[in-house]
Amino acid sequence: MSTEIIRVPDIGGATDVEIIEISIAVGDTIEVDQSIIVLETDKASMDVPSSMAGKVKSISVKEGEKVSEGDEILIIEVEGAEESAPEAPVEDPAPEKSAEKAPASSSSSEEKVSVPDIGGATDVEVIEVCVAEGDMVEEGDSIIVLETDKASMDIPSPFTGKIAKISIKVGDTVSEGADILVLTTESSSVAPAAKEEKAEEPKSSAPAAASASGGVESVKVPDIGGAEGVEVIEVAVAAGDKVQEGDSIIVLETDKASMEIPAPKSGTVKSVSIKVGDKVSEGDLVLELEVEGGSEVPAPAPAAEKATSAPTEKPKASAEKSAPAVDQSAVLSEPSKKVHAGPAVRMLARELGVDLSLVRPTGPRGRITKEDLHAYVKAAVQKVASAPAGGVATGSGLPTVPDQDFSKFGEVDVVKMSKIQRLTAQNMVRNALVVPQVTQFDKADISDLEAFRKGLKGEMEKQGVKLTPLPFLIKAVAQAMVANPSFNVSLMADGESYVQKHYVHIGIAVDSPAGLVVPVLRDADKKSVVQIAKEAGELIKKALDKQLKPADMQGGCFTISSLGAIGGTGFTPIVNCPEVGILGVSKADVEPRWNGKEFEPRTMLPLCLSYDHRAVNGGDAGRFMTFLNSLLSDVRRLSL
Ligand code: CAO
Repeated sequence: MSTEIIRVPDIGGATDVEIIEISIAVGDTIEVDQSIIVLETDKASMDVPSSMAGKVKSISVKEGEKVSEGDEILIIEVEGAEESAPEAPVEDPAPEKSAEKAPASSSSSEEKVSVPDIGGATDVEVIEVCVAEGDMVEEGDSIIVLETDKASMDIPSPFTGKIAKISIKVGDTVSEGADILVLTTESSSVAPAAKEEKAEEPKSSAPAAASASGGVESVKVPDIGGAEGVEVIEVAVAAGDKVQEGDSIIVLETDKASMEIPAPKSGTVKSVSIKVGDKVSEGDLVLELEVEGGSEVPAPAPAAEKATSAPTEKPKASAEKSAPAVDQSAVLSEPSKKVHAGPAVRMLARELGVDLSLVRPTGPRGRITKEDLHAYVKAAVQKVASAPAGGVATGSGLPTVPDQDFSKFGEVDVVKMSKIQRLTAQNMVRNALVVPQVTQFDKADISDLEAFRKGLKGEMEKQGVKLTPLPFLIKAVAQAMVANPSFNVSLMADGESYVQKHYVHIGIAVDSPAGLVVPVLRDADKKSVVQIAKEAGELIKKALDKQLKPADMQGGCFTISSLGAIGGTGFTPIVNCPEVGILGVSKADVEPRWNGKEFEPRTMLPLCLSYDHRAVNGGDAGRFMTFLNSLLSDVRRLSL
């Protein structure tokens, strides 16, 4: 038994780097390679692994402190003096394994993996090499992490196989086409069949193939409003499941909405071709369905073969898919001492407020992937939705709601939130926590506007247009946005710039049966009040009929949330990030107003303007509100 000091290793020349996490405690028994601290510069975060195994005697640093190469991190008690290896932390302990290279399979082949299209970025730094020579990787596993000053990118393996050689190291800078590694892919017996078949499936299972395979039909992603590369957040079925026409088979999610894709017919799922996290567009193959009433038994031909001849692919795929839908195993019951995750995952975890030590890792070498994080958040959400006495998470997966058994106090029901409600909850938490917002209040004298509107209302109704105060508000807000462009911006992720928009698209918060949705009315500054009333009416109808497409809800610059028809004198709406402003509208009422000589009854409309104080100053907001008020108080100005 001897004591050794573990110091900060070579961290690419960076100095005074902040410790954002200490992953171990005094008394812990740690292993070689276990993450002991996490460092973060303004560009990247780095796990510092332990170079030896043993028991932590003392820790010499604290979270928030700054360190450089050679600084003491901790003192460790090492069993067996000869085991104390010198500090060589970043590289993986794989050299001996290189002897096992060339797996001697009769038909294995070597594939070169190079940096894919990374959006034109050049000389991008490798901040993490997630694999070591000799490791087995699955297609899609992260192999390296690159980081520019804007973002970090996990580069996935394009094949399944064994790493024969790694050509780059942490700190290298790379561009598209640079060699990353050489992979020995197994192409013997079962695997190639499965692989080829998977690649062929989408083509061979077009409608014509359906009749040829005795009632097996390909179910593809339907029209999703032109949205492309939409993420699959849930796969609700697995091979072998029976589904009824209309049953949800997958759930897609854009940043604005989630969509359940229903089964077009009743039948038995033969195989599922996508998994959670995949990105899909219209026409992509979702699954093969043995349609009810079709010739099920007599066709051991293609469809039946698929189920049996590809065991390495299919059962695994279905296990992967069914797991996140109900599985709580994504959540560890005890915090893990060893947290291994790339910077992109750490950043996402911080954004979501997730404690990574509670996330079950499934990546190579115990690495937490983005999918693990999503599975964790999903499990947390499901837990609260399904367990009357066990809920500990809010809709966002944040562990902030106390676990209570309300049935002790009286009769209760547990009601599952709709997808939109859950999404809204997540967005609200993010917007409320991330956006420093202020709300300003005012009242607009809309007596003249109301007289004008009521005079026109009947005429408009005959044309099928409902003229409420809302279209006037949309028009006025659009004009106020043009006059006050500081409200028509979005902050950029780099924290150093913002996007100034030269179009004015206004979101309308609609209290729909599925939850709160925000369709977007385009170019409101260029349209007349009547045209706005017509289009807003159509969008609201679509929202109420659950017919909105993702494209209908994208591109908003500012949101109006009107509770005017419901009541209230004011509220504090939450900014719909990345927009920087939202107008809450309450119920107009007749109030006595002093005109200099006497009190006069005037119709006053309460306005509540919330804004992102990072983008908009109080003065800008005051000017915006005053301008808006002047437009609403003098309806003639709206037509200018
Ligand atoms: N003051 C007084 N009356 C108002 C009013 C106001 N501010 N706004 C609307 N009204 C009146 C309308 O004029 C209409 O009466 P008439 O038919 O006699 O003219 C009546 O209320 C019903 O209006 P409406 O609800 O049909 O239409 P709308 O254009 O006012 O609102 C919509 C449409 C979609 C904005 C609303 O239905 C809605 O869903 N609001 C909820 C928004 C929400 O939930 N926001 C989230 C709050 S937290 O951020």
